[in-house]
Amino acid sequence: MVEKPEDAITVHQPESVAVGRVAVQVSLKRAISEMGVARGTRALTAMNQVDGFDCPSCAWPDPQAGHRSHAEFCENGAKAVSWEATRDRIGRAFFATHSIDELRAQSDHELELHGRLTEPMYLAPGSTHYEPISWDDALALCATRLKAMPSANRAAFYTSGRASNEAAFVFQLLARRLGTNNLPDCSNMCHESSGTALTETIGVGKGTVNLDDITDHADLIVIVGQNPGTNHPRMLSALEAAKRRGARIVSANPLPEAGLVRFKNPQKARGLIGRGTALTDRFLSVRVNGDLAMFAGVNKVLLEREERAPGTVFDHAFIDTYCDGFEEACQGWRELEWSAIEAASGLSRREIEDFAGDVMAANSVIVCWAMGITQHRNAVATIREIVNFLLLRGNIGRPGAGPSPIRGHSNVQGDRTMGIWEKMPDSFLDRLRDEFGFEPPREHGYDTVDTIRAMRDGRIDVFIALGGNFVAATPDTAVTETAMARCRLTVHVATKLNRSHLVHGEEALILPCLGRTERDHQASGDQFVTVEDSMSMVHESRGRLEPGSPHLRSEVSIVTGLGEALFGEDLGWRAMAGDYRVIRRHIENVVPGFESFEERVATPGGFVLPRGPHDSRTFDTVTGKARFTRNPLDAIEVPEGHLILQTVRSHDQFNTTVYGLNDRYRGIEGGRRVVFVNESDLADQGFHNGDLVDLVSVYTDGERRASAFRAVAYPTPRGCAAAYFPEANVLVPLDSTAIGSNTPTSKSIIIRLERSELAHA
Ligand SMILES: Nc1nc2c(c(=O)[nH]1)N[C@H]1C(S)=C(S)[C@@H](COP(=O)(O)OP(=O)(O)OC[C@H]3O[C@@H](n4cnc5c(=O)[nH]c(N)nc54)[C@H](O)[C@@H]3O)O[C@H]1N2
Ligand SMILES: Nc1nc2c(c(=O)[nH]1)N[C@H]1C(S)=C(S)[C@@H](COP(=O)(O)OP(=O)(O)OC[C@H]3O[C@@H](n4cnc5c(=O)[nH]c(N)nc54)[C@H](O)[C@@H]3O)O[C@H]1N2
Ligand code: SF4
Ligand SMILES: [Mo]
Repeated sequence: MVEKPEDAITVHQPESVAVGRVAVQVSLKRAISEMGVARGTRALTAMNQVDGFDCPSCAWPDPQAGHRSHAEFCENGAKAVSWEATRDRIGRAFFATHSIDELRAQSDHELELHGRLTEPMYLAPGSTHYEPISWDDALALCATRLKAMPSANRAAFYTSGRASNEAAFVFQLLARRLGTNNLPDCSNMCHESSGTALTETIGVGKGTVNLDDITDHADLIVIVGQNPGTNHPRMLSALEAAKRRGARIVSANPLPEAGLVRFKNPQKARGLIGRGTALTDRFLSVRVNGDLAMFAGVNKVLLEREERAPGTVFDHAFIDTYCDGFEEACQGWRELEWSAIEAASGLSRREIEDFAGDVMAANSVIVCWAMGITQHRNAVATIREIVNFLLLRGNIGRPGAGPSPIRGHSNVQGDRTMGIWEKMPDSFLDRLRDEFGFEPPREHGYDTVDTIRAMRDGRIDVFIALGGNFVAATPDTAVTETAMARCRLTVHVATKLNRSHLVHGEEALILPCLGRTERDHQASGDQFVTVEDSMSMVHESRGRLEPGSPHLRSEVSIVTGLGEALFGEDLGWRAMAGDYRVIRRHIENVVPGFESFEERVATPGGFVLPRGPHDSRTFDTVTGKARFTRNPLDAIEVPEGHLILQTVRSHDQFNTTVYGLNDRYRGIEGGRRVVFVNESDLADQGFHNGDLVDLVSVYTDGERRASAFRAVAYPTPRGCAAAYFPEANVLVPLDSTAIGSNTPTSKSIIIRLERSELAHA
């Protein structure tokens, strides 16, 4: 990748209000320039409508059918659709003129700007250019390489969270039919810590609240480690609704994100002209990685107040009936020292006590979180502590209360429900066996980090990705790129060209697929697919636009086509491809909660999956109770002169897809190689605002460097820093992962700043 300073970067004051008129202008401008007026209008009016397609961007839920507006999308949803439905195309002529080396020199932004992929492409061993290949030959080649492996465990099947339920189901079926559970996915880098902690403590690895719990019921909404203004923009409308009926919002974040502060609703006249709604009532400028200490501190305060006035703070009826581990957890809070809490959280005892005051005044509390919580070494412990916090006052399984991890990709939660996981439970595998009549492998497979290790060590022959951008999204870029190149064959099912197609195995295939927005025509007629949002609603998604090229195939058709090339007609692959209802019937028989799938998904808006804690306060844990846990602080030791770096998304990207070089809310224009640092830290280390610096990460196995970042003085707590991913991924050590979930610690990398060589050049 190109590493160069971007002299075009300008830095403005960060904004204190999100959305409003500019957002509307940006989305319309982008839509028309990419898609044209007719295609753009057709796309945007079908988005998030009951008979249209699901927004391909984030997993935020839609309002109930009948309560949707005609423009049920946000600026970033519009960008995602414009990106997919662009009129730009690349085919054989493009690949004939551009060598792999030439394309590798381009930035992620430039690569995807070329447009939609249009036909299957093949890279022969030793070749410098991709060449066209027929679908039959491509699938046959893939099958030949898979069959040549000495063991099925020498293949890995990666899924990115945009894949539909139907595509994900057939993908895991293919891997397991072949005989491996090597099903790494983007969730391993995302909410894996949430799934791990919630499964252990409440018996279900998902959130337990619905959209109306936020809009209509919660008294207090706590938002930690999440930047909704950029990453889940319509969440701001839900928060605005909550505020208007009197709910309080507490946010904890090392960055004062615009969307947390104030919101102008673009769908309401008052949002276009007024000052907008103030969202956060209490903002806690927590230190990066300080949330475990913060929640433990609040729990300690609640315990102290309960002990002072027994029966006034805790919900003893709930705790006695539904929970275990309570006494042990209390002992942990009693032993905690305030000095340790303050040091780790960066918050004063007073701030934490005030937060506890908000909690005591609220009958019902929801906690929302995202990557600011899950991507730390202590992430699982932090989420267990969030569960403790909720359990103490019975804030689960009643209106307006509960844990709410806000998911990333639009169907990442659904993919997991469909069996995309390297360690699905035996109960799932038993049903898969009964449905299809083969014995699935039981040995756990590789997750994302273990897949990279296996590639690095020469233990993977074939890597197949259903979407995503593996080498750019994963940690330790240099290590991952070398690892990927050791594969015999790398295969990418994709809509646009990205870095992972250029950091290839000995041979490589790019298999271009339909996107969410496009009509999917199969033997039995036009198909729809289904997705599950962050709040467990399952609903239809039906593409409306003409496909970007006549040669594109649907993800389902590509995966089942490979199934047929490998195994003939044994599991009815062709029937599944021809009519997705056949797949949904299999899902109904294999996945719990999908009874009468076809009928229920036909109801406008879809149906909600059962979640024991929400529905009936049942907790499917090892003890059958909700579990209090004891979570020692485990704060990161930062050596003198070093900072903890977190990596974030700008307002102009979707993960590794870089739409543009601006980050409007944070005041950055024209470039992405910036590092946000507290002004006093810059001064202490002899730097000035605007200096060109290298970021050097230090870990037990050595140092890693990312060159030429512009230092930006920013209101983040002392000792903290932030930069954008994927540029900063070179700094994340492969072996630095969350305890219990193996998620890369992309939000806590220890770095120091050095003056950049390029500064003198
Ligand atoms: N437009 C757009 N939408 C997206 C995405 C996108 O890239 N672009 N990505 C999608 C995906 S896959 C995901 S997972 C989600 C991600 O959604 P987010 O989690 O909101 O994404 P990040 O940019 O990683 O932001 C993390 C936030 O946590 C804060 N943070 C960092 N460290 C800490 C900490 O230690 N404690 C606390 N309290 N806060 C911390 C950061 O300052 C930042 O505000 O968004 C989804 N939606
Ligand atoms: N440092 C750091 N690293 C991170 C994170 C972080 O916060 N910091 N966040 C992590 C998180 S939360 C996640 S989820 C991962 C994301 O990891 P991935 O899911 O692997 O990456 P994406 O950037 O979402 O994938 C983008 C690519 O998907 C393809 N694509 C888009 N739409 C479709 C489609 O409809 N079908 C198919 N088949 N392909 C499509 C396009 O070719 C596009 O280039 O990154 C992780 N990496
Ligand atoms: S909030 Fe998320 S799902 Fe909704 S329109 Fe915006 S990007 Fe799409
Ligand atoms: Mo994610």
